[in-house]
Amino acid sequence: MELSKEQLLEAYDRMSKIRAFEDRLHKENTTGEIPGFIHLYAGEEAIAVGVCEHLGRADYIASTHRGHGHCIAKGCDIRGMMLEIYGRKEGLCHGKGGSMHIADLSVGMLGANGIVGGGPPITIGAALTAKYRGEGAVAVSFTGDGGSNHGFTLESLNMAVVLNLPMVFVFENNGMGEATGTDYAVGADSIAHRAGSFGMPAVTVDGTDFFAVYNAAGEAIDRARSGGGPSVIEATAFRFYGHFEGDPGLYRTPEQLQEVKDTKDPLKIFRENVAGSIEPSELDAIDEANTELVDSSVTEAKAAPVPDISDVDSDVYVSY
Ligand SMILES: Cc1ncc(C[n+]2csc(CCOP(=O)(O)OP(=O)(O)O)c2C)c(N)n1
Repeated sequence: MELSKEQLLEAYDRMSKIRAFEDRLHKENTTGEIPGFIHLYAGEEAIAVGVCEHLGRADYIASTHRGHGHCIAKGCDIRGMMLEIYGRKEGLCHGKGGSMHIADLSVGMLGANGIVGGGPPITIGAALTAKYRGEGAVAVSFTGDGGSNHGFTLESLNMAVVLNLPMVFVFENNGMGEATGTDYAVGADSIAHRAGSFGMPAVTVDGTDFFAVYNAAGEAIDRARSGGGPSVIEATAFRFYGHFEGDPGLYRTPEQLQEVKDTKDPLKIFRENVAGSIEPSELDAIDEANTELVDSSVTEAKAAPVPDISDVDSDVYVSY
């Protein structure tokens, strides 16, 4: 699929925003000012962006505990996310969700999720809504390799086929669920083959290569939009930080991690792929602007008020 220069710059900008956000949180988390657990998405940027570049606001996604990248790729406001992660009143969820529960229904982001494998069943509901409304919207779930083993993920795969839903299941295979290797925990030769055996097209792509993800996602999302039913994409990548911030990461050596950063960095790979059509200085300027954006959002979040005591029982139940 051909992309214009404008589209390429937008894709790089989204990936660069995710990287700047996650690198900064890695530093900020050590200050002790951020409540709750944080799981960083650095290293997996090309998956969220390669998929979400095909989606509009009317489309839905559901995310994981490692959700910042999905939020940014779907268009959540960086400042609102940072305030949320710091537990501030003006955060996207009024400071009551934090990192693992960021949601913004106005951009079709149905939520990060502390329940591993929680995204697919939620997305089935959204896809059913989309099908009945008949407006051409699609729903995409992001799930890890660990989450691919959950019973409700497998039920969702079956239901999507049975109901012929406009849905794409994206499995982010970063080789590990916490400290357990995918090759140990997944009892099949491939997540894509197993998921596809429920009766839908399934492919495995290099999730460090934006273009590989973008092309596979384009095909799957077009199929879903035009009534052709669900698909599976397994995207392989590597996470650059620990499972959670504070994880000593003893399951891989510093040398192994460095090699991954040198050879499997989605931003570097993107830069190599566009060399000749985009000047490195244009991409450097995007990185700089995003570092500044994240800087100012951290400054603002630190100074912002936390929710009032009287807010404790609001946003708990939906009023119908
Ligand atoms: C239902 C459920 N089981 C277990 C956990 C604890 N847990 C949190 S993250 C995680 C690993 C998830 O691995 P994976 O799905 O591969 O995602 P990754 O962390 O690699 O992005 C586990 C077991 C949980 N949050 N929810």
